[in-house]
Amino acid sequence: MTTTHCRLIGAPVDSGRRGRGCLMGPDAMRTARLAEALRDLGLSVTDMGNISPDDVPGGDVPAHIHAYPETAGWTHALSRVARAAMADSLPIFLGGDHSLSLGSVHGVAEHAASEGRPQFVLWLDAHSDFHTPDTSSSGNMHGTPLGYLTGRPGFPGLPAVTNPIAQKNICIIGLRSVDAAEKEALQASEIRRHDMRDIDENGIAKPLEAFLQEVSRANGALHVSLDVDFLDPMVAPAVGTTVPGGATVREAHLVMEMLHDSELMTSLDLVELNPALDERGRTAQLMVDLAASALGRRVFDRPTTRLL
Ligand code: 4U7
Ligand code: MN
Ligand code: MN
Ligand code: MN
Repeated sequence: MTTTHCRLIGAPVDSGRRGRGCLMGPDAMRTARLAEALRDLGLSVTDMGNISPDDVPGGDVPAHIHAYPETAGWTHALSRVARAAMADSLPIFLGGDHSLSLGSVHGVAEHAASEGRPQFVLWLDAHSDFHTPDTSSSGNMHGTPLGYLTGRPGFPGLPAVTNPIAQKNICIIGLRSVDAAEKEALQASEIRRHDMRDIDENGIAKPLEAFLQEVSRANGALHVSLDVDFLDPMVAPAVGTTVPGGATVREAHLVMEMLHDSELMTSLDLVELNPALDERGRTAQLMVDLAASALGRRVFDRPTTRLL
């Protein structure tokens, strides 16, 4: 197998929510030695530094939406950079709040379409992020990426979604905070969703394995979007949106280890880290360790054919 080339793409997006701090996320993960951890696994790593948003007018959105033109600018820039990075690497997007994924996933989906491959998305999150600007009561765009990426209407000034992600190609794991409007739309959709009760009762491996089998069967590209709040706030305190009852450290590592074994992951977001709320860098370190697991860090090697 050829050496995986990872590109680290810093995107200090802080416009997707009210309250600052996520802009420090990329540097906190660099400080926790993300590049070094991946190089120790034998990967080649290029840190592209931090990118900047384009200057775009945004669009005519409901007045309660926070900083829409800035988020629109990030989406244009990220989509372009993501698409280009897919040509020769596995891009890792360092956020930044979760509105980053409006752009990262838009760009990788365009790349997949250009190769004639279906794009799949694994969304690890306490929230479903399935709002549109019209249904969002908070006005925070970090709650909207899955709405946008599946082609829901109401995102003026963002890049046109010419390659929407098919609902059945999306799997959300970790859910425990879903707004009424999202719940209704989700229940009417084919998005696969596993809430924390489901994980408690059945474990996290089975639903993930079933999803990975679908990706494999379809020869799909797989984007993984890891929101810090997927994890329980007791182990990952550096988040603005704390929802108790999240994934344990081991559940999260198991997801990452299975992703590596599957050899299916083609791009990754590490988002929503707010270093201002961290305790001695422990959440940044956990995100780095999870990324390392996803790219092959192991205690002992196992046969990679175990799952698929
Ligand atoms: B995150 C929320 F109202 N649904 O829309 C909203 F509960 O990227 C939260 O998953 C969104 O952290 C959380 O503001 C977005 C809220
Ligand atoms: Mn490719
Ligand atoms: Mn999120
Ligand atoms: Mn979340």
